[in-house]
Amino acid sequence: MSESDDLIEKVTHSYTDDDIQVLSGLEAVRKRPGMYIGSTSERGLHHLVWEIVDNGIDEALAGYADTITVTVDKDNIVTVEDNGRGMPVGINEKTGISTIETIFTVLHAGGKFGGGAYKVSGGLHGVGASVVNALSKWMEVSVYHEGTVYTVRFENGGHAAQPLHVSGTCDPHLNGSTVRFMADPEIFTETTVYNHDTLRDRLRQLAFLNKGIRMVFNDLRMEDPAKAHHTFMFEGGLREYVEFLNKNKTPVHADVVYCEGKESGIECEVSMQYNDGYVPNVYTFCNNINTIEGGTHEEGFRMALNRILNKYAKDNNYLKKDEENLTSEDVKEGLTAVISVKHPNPQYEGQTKTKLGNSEVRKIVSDIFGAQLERFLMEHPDEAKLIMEKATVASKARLAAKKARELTRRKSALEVSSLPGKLADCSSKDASICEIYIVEGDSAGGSAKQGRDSHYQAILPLRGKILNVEKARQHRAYENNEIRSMITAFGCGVMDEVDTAKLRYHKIIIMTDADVDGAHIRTLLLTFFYRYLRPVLEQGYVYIAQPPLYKVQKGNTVRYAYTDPQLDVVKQELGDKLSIQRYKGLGEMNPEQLWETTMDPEHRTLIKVTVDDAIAADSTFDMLMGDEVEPRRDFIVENAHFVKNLDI
Ligand code: 1YM
Repeated sequence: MSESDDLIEKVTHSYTDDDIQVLSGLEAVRKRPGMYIGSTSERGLHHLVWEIVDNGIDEALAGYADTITVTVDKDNIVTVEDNGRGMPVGINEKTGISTIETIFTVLHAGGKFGGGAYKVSGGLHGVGASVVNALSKWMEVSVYHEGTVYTVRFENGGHAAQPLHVSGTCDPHLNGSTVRFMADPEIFTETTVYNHDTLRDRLRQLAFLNKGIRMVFNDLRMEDPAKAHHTFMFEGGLREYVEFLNKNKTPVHADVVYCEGKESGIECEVSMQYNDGYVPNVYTFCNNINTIEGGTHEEGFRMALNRILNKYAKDNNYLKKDEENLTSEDVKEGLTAVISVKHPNPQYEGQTKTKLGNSEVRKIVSDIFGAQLERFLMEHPDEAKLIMEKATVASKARLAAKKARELTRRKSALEVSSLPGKLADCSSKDASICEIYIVEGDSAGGSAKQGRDSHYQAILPLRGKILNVEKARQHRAYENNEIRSMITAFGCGVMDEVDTAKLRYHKIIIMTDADVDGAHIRTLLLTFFYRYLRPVLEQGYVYIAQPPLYKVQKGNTVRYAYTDPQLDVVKQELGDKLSIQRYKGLGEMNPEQLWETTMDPEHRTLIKVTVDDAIAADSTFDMLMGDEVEPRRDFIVENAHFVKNLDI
């Protein structure tokens, strides 16, 4: 124990030396929680759970635990347990303060303690258990160790209410740690209610990313037992993850490519499979964090994929000697891939610090994946043939796409004169105040044009249903008039070339009828944004307008209701002898009404579209727009409002 005593000494030393600093540490967290957990929104709330779960995963990755259980009680109290060694139950003789109390009251103490085994999970957000304690109304930490249960209780933002004490006995074979806490409603003023799907999806993802570890989720708020209990455990790791991601798609080859390896202390796992679609879905992780901006692991993967597929194509006559190489775009078409590395010292870059920067990772991933992909192709000539056909067809289509795309680009280069004819632009050129309404149908477009404030509001009417980009190759999308109009009107480029600094309107507002057709058009538009203009969506420029469902009139008083419950309220307020009109479409409103109810910033309601979890959203899109009917029907039954599931 001498080494760990020494570590305890170091941490507790600063504790007694500078008691005030310690207290102000937790107080600082409470004062500015956003600095530690990003925000105090629903997302920040879930962060508390992930912080504790990460500690359990570290224990499992160190080889001491195989199961992590998360339980949410009816009153949103969360319990996280693992069956590892149990946190150390020692007490420092000099200070009389337990190691556990230190972990949970000293900022970053957990990290300092970590000892030999490096903390692999968390990484980016690894702010430590003390932050969770600081933001909890109360917290109880228990350790099950050789037949004895030890407990510490904290209250009111991290103050130890009961120091470490023996609180009971347990089966001497069942060791482990349990952390139970209630998020402080004074901090999480928006909500302290956990989202079932968010917890379930991330726990499943963690199970995919850490093969062999069992993640159990009990949501005691759910009445349906099928929803209350989930167990995720995947011996196949990323292989099963890719199968899961492709489950609503049609794979091109049956066998999933899978490889893993370790070099210079860096673990690397890659899995991939092509489907018959056109869009690539490549997800990368470092230390279980989704590196949405990519980075060196993704670069290494792409380098190897290019190199090996071109080599195989030339060696096996899929490409003639003088034919142009497959490009990275060609080999990405319809590719679902997951790349996961575990790095003891990750460096993150990029706007949202979700881009892996360690340069040595590029070669390591490229070497490990390249060698094993090459072997896969040798050993699976049938799969290899299908992959080759997929990539060479993509290559031919690319040339067609390039032509169509250049046409769009040339047009947008001509600036104002090339703006689409249907667009009624606004007079201001200050993008920060400009808005563009994408309106379904010419008649609603006409009302919107007359009703708008033309200084800052532009109107782009769309005719009929727009193309489902999920089911079309890129060049078809660029040939589509409605899509071309949008791209030229927005002015920010498309796909890899999107530059939101060039966006001509900082609010892109989708305005469709409040009926099934309107919802479908909205889905198609969001799919287009998601696949072709993702940064625009991610940076919060896309909104959905909320037209009213009813007009309620009594004498000269006119009121609008946007939902059925609102209608009931309005009815009660205005009493009897009302005339109620149900709007079937935007076209039924005259320009003044449209302005008043849906376009006037003083009175309108806009819903901001955010894609919080790209993977969840992606599978939602696949399901809604893809070929499989069954999952779509289930989804629609479960989620009456598509927008809700999109985290809007
Ligand atoms: C439900 C959350 O925190 N489990 C957990 C944490 C620790 C250990 C085991 C542990 C680690 C080590 C040695 C070590 C932690 N210990 C520390 C510290 N589950 C959960 N399970 N013995 C036990 O890393 O050497 C921090 S976390 F600092 F005390 F070592």
